[in-house]
Amino acid sequence: MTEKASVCRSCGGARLDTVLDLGRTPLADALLREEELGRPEPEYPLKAVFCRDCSLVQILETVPPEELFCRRYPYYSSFSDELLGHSRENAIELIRTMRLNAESLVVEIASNDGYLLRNFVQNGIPCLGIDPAEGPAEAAERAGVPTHCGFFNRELAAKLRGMGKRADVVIANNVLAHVADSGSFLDGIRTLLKDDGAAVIEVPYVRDLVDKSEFDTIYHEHLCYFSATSADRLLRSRALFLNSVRRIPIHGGSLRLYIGLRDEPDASITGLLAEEKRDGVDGFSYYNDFAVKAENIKNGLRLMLKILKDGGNRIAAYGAAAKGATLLNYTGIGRDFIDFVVDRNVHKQGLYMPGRRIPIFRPERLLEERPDYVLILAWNFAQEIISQQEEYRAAGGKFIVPIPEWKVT
Ligand code: DWN
Ligand code: ZN
Repeated sequence: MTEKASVCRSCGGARLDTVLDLGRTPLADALLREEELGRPEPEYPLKAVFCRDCSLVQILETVPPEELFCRRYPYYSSFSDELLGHSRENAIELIRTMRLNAESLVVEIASNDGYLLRNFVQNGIPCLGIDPAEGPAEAAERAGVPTHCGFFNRELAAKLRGMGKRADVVIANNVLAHVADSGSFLDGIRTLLKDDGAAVIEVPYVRDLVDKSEFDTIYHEHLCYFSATSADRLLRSRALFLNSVRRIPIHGGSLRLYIGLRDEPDASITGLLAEEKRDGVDGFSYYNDFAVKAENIKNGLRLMLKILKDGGNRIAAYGAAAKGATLLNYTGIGRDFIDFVVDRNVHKQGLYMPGRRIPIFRPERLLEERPDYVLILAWNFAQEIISQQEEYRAAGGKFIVPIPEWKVT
């Protein structure tokens, strides 16, 4: 059963304006098994709204996190070299700037398969991962990363503190936007941090989502879509302070938030807040034409694929990504256009995309079947993906990158 909020998740405001309504949509990471194809899959409303009081873009439907992130959660961070490199740089910088050593403690919330904490383990820095997804948590433990398999909240934080654990750094990438009870989550971070500690949190940046028409990053796992303005407002409500910020390119454009227990903002955050004010990110008009841009991408992509299909071309897709599920289901692009999807993540191979039920194979299938075109659903890693497919390209294969506007490369 889902819960539908009628007021803003962050400030409780009731002035919510629709940014994009994607209709009833299956869960983006709920990949199907063969034996499930004969049965209907759960679908839930998926509508992004803007809060006029605190500028937070959010979806109002809350799917139980146990349904989203536990037993069959198929996402493993370590299947992207770009993400591994990005994470390594973050870790090495934190070890230097926070002067971490064998007496320190780093806690990562949503630590997945140990993709980031492995860097602290390798440098002899004590760390603890926290993640509710059984598969990735077990993979992390096998990789030597101590991991607690469960959800993070104020109760778990109090328990850890009661065991004498206080963190120099709490890392939480791509999870703050996923949490329904952000109050408990943020109170937990405040409880766990040492007085001079820092929380370093990455969230997809709503400006990149709007400016680059990244409508497919809207799905039920992503409850909130933050600007610096809306993040600052939410954090202050829990006595946490956004003291520094960095725009980073990962996942289509994100913010890395540097948060402390004292209010000590630097020029990066005062500058970005002023820039958002200047550009109207805190007003609904900034989001006004987002739905039209999504519709244009939908119509343009469908028309282009139809022309290719009518011309006798065979088309596959690359990346059984959550965003890929949204893109296929919102555009209605299914097996009438796409013969199969490939993905490097072995936990996704042999399964089917939610909604469109397109089969997922290993990437080698591209050379076995030699489709004429490959639609890159994981466009945020297009460069890394294309660089691996030189043989397919040399044989005449072409890629279609759908976002921010479709192009053939
Ligand atoms: O917030 C979330 C983001 C961070 O990651 C999660 N809720 C879910 C997930 O979203 P996603 O599935 O859209 O993320 P990715 O990382 O963009 O998905 C990429 C997909 O492509 C993965 O299934 C792995 C696959 N891949 C591949 O097959 N070969 C990726 C690369 C780089 C490759 O070379
Ligand atoms: Zn609000």
